[in-house]
Amino acid sequence: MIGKKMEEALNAQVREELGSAYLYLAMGAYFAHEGWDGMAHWMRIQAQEELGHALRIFDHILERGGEVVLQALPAPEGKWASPLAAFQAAYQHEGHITGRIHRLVELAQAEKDHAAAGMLQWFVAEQVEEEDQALKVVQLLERVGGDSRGLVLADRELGQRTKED
Ligand code: OFO
Repeated sequence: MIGKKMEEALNAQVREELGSAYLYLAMGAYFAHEGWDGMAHWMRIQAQEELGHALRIFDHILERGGEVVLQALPAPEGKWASPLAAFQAAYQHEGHITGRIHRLVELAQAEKDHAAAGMLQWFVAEQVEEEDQALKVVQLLERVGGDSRGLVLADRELGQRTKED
């Protein structure tokens, strides 16, 4: 049986993960509108991953006899100054999520909730990957700079992303 404190904190994280999906969908829509189909595809896959993250926590709460309470999501931003600015915002967002996951681990330890702590270890490793993926795109786009041919090639490369990436 999950404790009340942990249940509330994990419900808040379900909202955060759904908020990440919402943000990346907004970025995908922005890229598609601007004609960057490869980047739009990258973001759509990312949004699907985030939904998977939300469901992992959702299922954990239910499996432990807890109650899932879905919460309202704020509207994400819809426009960015450039592809680089959007990916920089994604990278920053992942840093924010990493901080939240680490605080959840600390709460699980304080509550002696070994089941939640075990489940959250998956997220600790996942966040290393999430930050790395976003940072690699930021670095790629920084190298490309204002070179439109380079941007077209980068868009093509990001369009190759598969679900397993
Ligand atoms: Fe759920 O990892 Fe990104 O936000």
